[in-house]
Order: sequence, then structure tokens, then C-alpha cells
Amino acid sequence: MTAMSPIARGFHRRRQEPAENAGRVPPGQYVTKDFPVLSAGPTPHTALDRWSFSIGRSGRQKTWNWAEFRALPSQDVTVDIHCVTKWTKFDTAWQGVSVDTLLDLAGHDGPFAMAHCDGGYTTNLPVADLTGGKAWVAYAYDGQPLAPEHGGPARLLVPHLYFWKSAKWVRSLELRDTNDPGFWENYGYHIYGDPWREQRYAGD
Ligand SMILES: Nc1nc2c(c(=O)[nH]1)N[C@H]1C(S)=C(S)[C@@H](COP(=O)(O)O)O[C@H]1N2
Ligand SMILES: [Mo]
Repeated sequence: MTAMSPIARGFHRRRQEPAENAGRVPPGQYVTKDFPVLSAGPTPHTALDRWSFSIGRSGRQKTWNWAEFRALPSQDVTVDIHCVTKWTKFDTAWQGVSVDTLLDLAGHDGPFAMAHCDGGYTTNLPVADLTGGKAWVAYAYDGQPLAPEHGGPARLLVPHLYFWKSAKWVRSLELRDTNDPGFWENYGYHIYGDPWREQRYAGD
């Protein structure tokens, strides 16, 4: 076998994404067709008749029950997602309510948000990263109700940041004056998490 053999070339090719993906895969990421499940704890199963979603300052939040939430204007979005464990998945198709819509109905007063979830997971984001058509509370994936292991009944979808910011089983977005770290941010993940600047860990 020489260095020119197809096997040798194939081996080397796998280290790099194909040219057609250039500009679409953040540094250090590889493309997968799978949809891995990554959860820090067990999957909660909240019945829809006990589910609600709230947004706003602590103590004066706007709250919708499931039927009310599903009646809000929704959007279909197809986006690429990037996990800090280095997989990138192209063209994921979601349906959900834009956070712009939720903040408009609640009365916007940022500047920061803490997402709270069933099971206790939290993650922090600047409100500027949740507005301007950049974030949704999604309840369907690929035309089907969002599977519990992927965050159903509903999850945050913030595709321009690493996917740990896309809180599964999200129940509220609490607006705050301070950018306090959430669950993974407390364990050393980057406070902001921009995949294009490879902000995986604190100090990156
Ligand atoms: N509530 C909650 N949301 C979460 C997590 C979690 O453990 N709990 N994991 C985060 C991480 S690290 C990633 S990569 C994605 C994984 O989403 P998936 O399981 O649908 O691929 O969810 C994020 N949202
Ligand atoms: Mo992740």
C-alpha cells in the first residue's frame, strides 16, 4: 500500500470536513447525521395539563398554560446546531414560538435571562441573544411533537450558541440585571458559548 492508495487518502480525508461544508462548520466541530441525546440527569415527564411557560422578572412573570402557549403564533425554522462535545448537525427543523413574541407579550425588560427547566437545569443568556429572530421555545421537531429525551414538551432553541444553551424541558425565562452562571457555566463552561469563537470553557 502506498500513500496514494484510496484507503490512505480516505483515512486522511476523515480528519477534515468536505470542502462544501467550509464556512458552515465552526472550528473543532465535525458533522453528524445522528441526533445524540445529552442530558445531565434523568428525563422529566411533565404532563401537559401541569405544564406552563413563564417569562419576565421574578415575581411578575407572564405565564401561559399548554393550550395558551400552543395558540401563540409559531414559526418553522431550519437551523444548524453545534454541541460543545464537537458534533454539528445541519438543517434541523423545528416549530416553536419566537422569544421575540414572548417578550413582546410579556413586556421586555432584560438585559440577561436565566432559563429554568424541569429537573433543575439552568443556563444563562444575554437577552440580546434571545431577540432579533435568534431564539425560540420549540415544541416540534421534524414535524412531530418534540420527544421527551430531546426536551419535550418544549425546549429553548438558540442555534447560534453552543447547544447547552438550548435548555430542554424549559419552563421559564427569568429576566435579570446580572449575567449569573447557569448549570454548566458553574462547572467551567464558557459564560457565553459562541461556537465560531470556540468559547467552550471559561477562559477560551
Ligand atoms: N434541561 C436540560 N437541558 C439541556 C441539557 C440538560 O442536561 N438538561 N443538556 C444540554 C446540552 S449539553 C446539550 S448538547 C443539548 C443536547 O440536546 P439533545 O439531547 O436534544 O441533543 O441540550 C442542552 N440542554
Ligand atoms: Mo452539550
